[in-house]
Amino acid sequence: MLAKINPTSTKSWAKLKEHQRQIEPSHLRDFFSKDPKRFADFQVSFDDILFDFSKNRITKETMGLLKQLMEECKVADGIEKQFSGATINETENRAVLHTALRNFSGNPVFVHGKDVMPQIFKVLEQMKSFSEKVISGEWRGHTGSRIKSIVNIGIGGSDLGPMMVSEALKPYHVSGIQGYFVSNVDGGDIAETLKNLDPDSTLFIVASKTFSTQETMTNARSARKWLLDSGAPQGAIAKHFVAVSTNHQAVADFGIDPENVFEFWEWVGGRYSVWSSIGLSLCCILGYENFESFLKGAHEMDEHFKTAPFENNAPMIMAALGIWYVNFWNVDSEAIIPYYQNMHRFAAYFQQGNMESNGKSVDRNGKAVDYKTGPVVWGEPGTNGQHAFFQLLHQGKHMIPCDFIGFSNSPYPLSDHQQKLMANFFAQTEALMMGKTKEEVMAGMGESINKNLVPFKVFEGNRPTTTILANTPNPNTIGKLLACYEHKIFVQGLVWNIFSYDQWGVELGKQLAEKILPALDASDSNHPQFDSSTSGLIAKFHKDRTKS
Ligand code: G6Q
Repeated sequence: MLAKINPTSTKSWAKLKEHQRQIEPSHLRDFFSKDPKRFADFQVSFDDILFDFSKNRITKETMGLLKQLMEECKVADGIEKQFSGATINETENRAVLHTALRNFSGNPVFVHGKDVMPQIFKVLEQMKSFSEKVISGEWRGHTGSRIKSIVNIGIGGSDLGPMMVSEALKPYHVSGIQGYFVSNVDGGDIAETLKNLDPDSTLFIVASKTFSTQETMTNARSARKWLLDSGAPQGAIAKHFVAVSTNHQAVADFGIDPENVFEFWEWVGGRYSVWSSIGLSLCCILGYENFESFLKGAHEMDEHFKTAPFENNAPMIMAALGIWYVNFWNVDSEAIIPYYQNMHRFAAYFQQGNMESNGKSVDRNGKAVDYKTGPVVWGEPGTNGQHAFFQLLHQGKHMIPCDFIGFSNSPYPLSDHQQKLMANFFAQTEALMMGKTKEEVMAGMGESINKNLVPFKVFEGNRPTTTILANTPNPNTIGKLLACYEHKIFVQGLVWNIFSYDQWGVELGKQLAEKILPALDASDSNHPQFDSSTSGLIAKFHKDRTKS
């Protein structure tokens, strides 16, 4: 069992409150001018990744107190329990072992006394062998065509991870195979995807832990119909459909050959499942070697997380800073801004990771919490964001701590694109930190000074950012970055005394739609069993459909 400590009752919490009051009037600009060593003092280097924390509103005292908070909340004990397979997802009575899926240490990991590593390696071997057959053309469609299109059908944790990573690693895609991701039950998603595909050369991966999710099963049935409508015989399903699931019976009922089921386990949470056989689409799109390199990067980050002292532990410091801003600066939101267009779904991925894990208001004792927990997480790539929401980051009333993620080298060495991209990257964090004083604005205006405009051109600055600068966006580095953010979320949940690995809010959504669906199918447009707004909207839905 995880410790159940109310963080607000710790000594460090009270000290952090007082400390925040003391440093609130200080400007980051002054921190830098007073301390030429600030960059060296507030950074962590891990392999080729540099985490620059110096542009945050922190001092050495802040970090000391945050470290004390981690100790008082028994974070180290929680980490040890997670990695060793304890049942830390207590409301679902499960262990949480996505870290075992990328455990290349050679050490066993036990769940209820059984080492899970042999079964993990067995499934990895199955994924390797299958993806190699698809890529080499040994696996063919029912008419003998090579597979050219892989369509992953899944949603939430069974979609976002592989989709985001596939995009992030575009330069690593194998030639001759195109990956597609269908998730939304909106018929447009699958219809638009299938309209240009050839059934003979298309392979569907139906990815669903439960194999009962409404969206996924509806899309999978439409895909099966599309295949059969093309004239394929029933037996062709075995050549064009494979499944990733923990629910073998439901997979067999769908008509998928049990030979073509890729297993994973209840101790893999949906939003942490990209490392499991949910990554099968990635193996086929990137090749197994690249998938393994992605897993190995994550494993290296796991080791760093487990062993590095607080001062040198990137995920731990990221977690601590998030808590610092949310609980002591009253921050509600944080942004993730990758300066790499292929990472355009990275923020969306961790929006789920973070908000589904830590969007909780009941503590581990089942009591309502009286402090803030997980923030709103969002973001878009730079430089595009600069032409959109950056205005608010620079001059709005909200303080929004941002992570800027960039790479020194681009896989696309086109003229000076990378230098221009990164010039913006460095300039933005500098500007957010420094701001622009009234005097600087006036000096910049020279002779043509229009005093009325001065207040509009002043930038307060003092806006916190963390810069994560890596060498190149390869599979290993992307694996490390993902694992780093995962651990950040976990540590924050430990401090906030909440359960990060359940998602009762998502379960509710799944049930609600099932209740309304019969009212939409029925010919009767009058449904007084719902509230007046819902029944009024349902009545309009019926009316519109009879008109069209
Ligand atoms: C993730 C969530 C959720 C889940 C989807 C898909 O942690 O629980 O996003 O992954 O609802 O569930 P299935 O894989 O069971 O279809």
